[in-house]
Amino acid sequence: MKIDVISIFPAYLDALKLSLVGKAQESGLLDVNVRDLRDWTTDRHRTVDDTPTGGGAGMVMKPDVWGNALDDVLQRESTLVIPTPSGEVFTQALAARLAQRPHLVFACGRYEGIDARVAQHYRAAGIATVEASIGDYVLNGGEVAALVMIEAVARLIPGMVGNPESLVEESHGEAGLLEYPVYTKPVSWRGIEIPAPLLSGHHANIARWRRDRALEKTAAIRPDMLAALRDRGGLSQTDEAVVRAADEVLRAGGVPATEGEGGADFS
Ligand code: JD8
Repeated sequence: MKIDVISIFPAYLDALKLSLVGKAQESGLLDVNVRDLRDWTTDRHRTVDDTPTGGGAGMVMKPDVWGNALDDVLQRESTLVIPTPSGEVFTQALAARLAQRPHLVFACGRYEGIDARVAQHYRAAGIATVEASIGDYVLNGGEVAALVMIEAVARLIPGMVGNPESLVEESHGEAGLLEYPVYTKPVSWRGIEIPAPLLSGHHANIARWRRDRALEKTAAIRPDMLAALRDRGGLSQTDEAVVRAADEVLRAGGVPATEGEGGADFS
């Protein structure tokens, strides 16, 4: 897969040189190019913004500069991804769709955003164009969002993660549940023991324990995901019994077993 990122703060994307995405570039699985938008300005002040038409606070990014840049970088089979707080919510499903594409181009805006005609123009030109938001909070620009999207997409590229199996059980993965709690040595830490089933070596019991904890956590934190899993027939009778018990505890104001009693929650 080829990824181009255009930004007026290209150094923001240096993190892509690290870890999994960094190694994928070394192994040739991924070809990432970060470009400075100002390289496509035409005036000696390298201007990328101007006042908002119709008035209002802040500045807007100029369409002509973005046009110069995207005309150079986009190819017919490219997908243009524009991070914006007013976009469709970025999800694992969207990440999986983008991971199928040969070339992604991320246009990172700043100021009040990019002139709306840029997305309109490339859509009309037949370029697959996605305006996406990473969540309901406001950032100062698209760079951090591009980092989030690129990491989520890159790790779905075949050959990226060591054991593709691990992708299945992840939160928001195919299992459709939040992840079960994980532990490692020491067995006892500051008076807290690793739950006994995990020490039993009994794989079926361990799998059942983990699914129960995932069901409880999802019931407590993301009941919407449980409803979605139920609607696609993903909950067994045993699962439903675990969920009913968890809902009992929650209704009684309790917390799921593994959370441990009391303590300061940040609410
Ligand atoms: C791109 C400019 C800043 C946004 C005035 C603050 C995504 N989930 C998200 N939150 N914020 C963004 C995002 C913010 C951006 C740009 C993405 C380009 N800004 C603007 C509108 C209000 N300033 C985002 N993905």
